Amino acid sequence: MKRTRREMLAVGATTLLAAAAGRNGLHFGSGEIPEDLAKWKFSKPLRVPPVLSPVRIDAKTDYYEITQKEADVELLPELHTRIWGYEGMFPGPTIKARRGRRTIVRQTNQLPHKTVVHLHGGVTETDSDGFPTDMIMPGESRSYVYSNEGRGATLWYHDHAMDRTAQNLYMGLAGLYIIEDESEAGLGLPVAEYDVPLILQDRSFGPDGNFVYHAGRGGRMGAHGTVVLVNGVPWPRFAVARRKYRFRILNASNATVFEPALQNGRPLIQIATDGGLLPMPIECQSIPLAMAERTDVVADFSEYPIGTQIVLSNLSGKGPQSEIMRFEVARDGPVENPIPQKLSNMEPLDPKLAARTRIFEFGISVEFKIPPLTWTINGKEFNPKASLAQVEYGQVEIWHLKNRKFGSLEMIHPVHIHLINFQILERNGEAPKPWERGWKDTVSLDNGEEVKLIMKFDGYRGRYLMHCHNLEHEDHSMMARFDVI
Ligand SMILES: [Cu+2]
Repeated sequence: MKRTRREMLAVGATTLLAAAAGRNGLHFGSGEIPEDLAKWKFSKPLRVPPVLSPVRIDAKTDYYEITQKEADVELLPELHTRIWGYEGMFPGPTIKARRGRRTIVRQTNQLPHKTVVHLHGGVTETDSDGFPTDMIMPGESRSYVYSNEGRGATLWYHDHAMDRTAQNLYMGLAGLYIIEDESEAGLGLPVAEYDVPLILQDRSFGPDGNFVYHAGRGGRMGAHGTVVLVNGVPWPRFAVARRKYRFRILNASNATVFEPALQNGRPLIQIATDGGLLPMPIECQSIPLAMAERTDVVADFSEYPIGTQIVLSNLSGKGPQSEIMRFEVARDGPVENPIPQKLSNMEPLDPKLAARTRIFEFGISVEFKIPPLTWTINGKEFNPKASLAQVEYGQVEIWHLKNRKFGSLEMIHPVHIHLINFQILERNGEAPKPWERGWKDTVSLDNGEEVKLIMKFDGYRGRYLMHCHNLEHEDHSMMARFDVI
């Protein structure tokens, strides 16, 4: 193959940068891959991450072992990408837990850099929650204990290392963690191979197949990619039967909002938010999904003839990123019952029970120094030793979050609170959006927006975190510690 001069230069630059990055432990190329990305659209079949088997079980606990390691994997056709993966996979293997039954995950770090693991959405004791300074050093292991007391829900585990979360996740340190709840069994929702996770990510690639990482000014704005990956496959196709499917959709990107919608105009039937099943299913034309948010939807393919192709669009993307994947109706399915109108019990938390309201302002501090910009909460950068709120155990509180408007700068801050689930009382003084009316652990705040959340601080005492889930904002200090006392 003859390369153009421009490509040769790009390869040279990639090698140099890869060498430079190697010292830092990371392997990022440079220069965009020169080919036409769209040619890969809908060519590779969807892959579902394997479910991890426990190494041991006893009366109360399932024990897992995960090694964090480098691997060269084929994400793009005929190219290899160096990744950092749980068990060397991109994304990592799925852990399935049962509500009320404990799991212990022993994580071994064989990477050249410190790591931390956080179970996003978990009700987890403080020592296992993945505080950013509780590092696993290279060559060492740490066991994380998860009680799985929370509701049945689609959670995920991912890196949370101090100052390095963005790059560690971009390299691949993320996987699904599903809590199964016996109360779901009688609902007749799709199960087994009809219950399918869709982990949405975007990545840029260099000509050698390695990731390219650009995070904007000072590495602080957020890393976006040109290729849309679902479970690590670029714009996959998925052969489906004429029946219902449950899709557990996670936005695991660093800084990109996705808004899935069916291109044929049919609605998505939303059945769950971050914290599990909604009281009843609702129809949505599209569901905006900021970073770290999850939504479960049911799609019914029984109404289409075999051979029908249905694209899952991304209403917040442009060009190649305006599409996510394609469903292809390939075979007949069984006759099924409709989705039940009652899915779960969800008691609204009464604002009258709130002992207090706290205000948190998500803003920016710009100064004449290097670096000139930091993301802040109540004007402060993250300090792991300083707590921004002392909350009494068992107390109900309202947290009023504000995204301080800063000109026209794109500043979506998806705010994640550890330990608890909350309900959204208000968005900009009005009712929350239809797709965010269930239990949540992450709420998206667009430039200038504000929300009021209500939550009860039970589960555990100790130090926990609230932070922006734009990972570059998180690493550049938009994080706060709170303590449950
Ligand atoms: Cu942010």
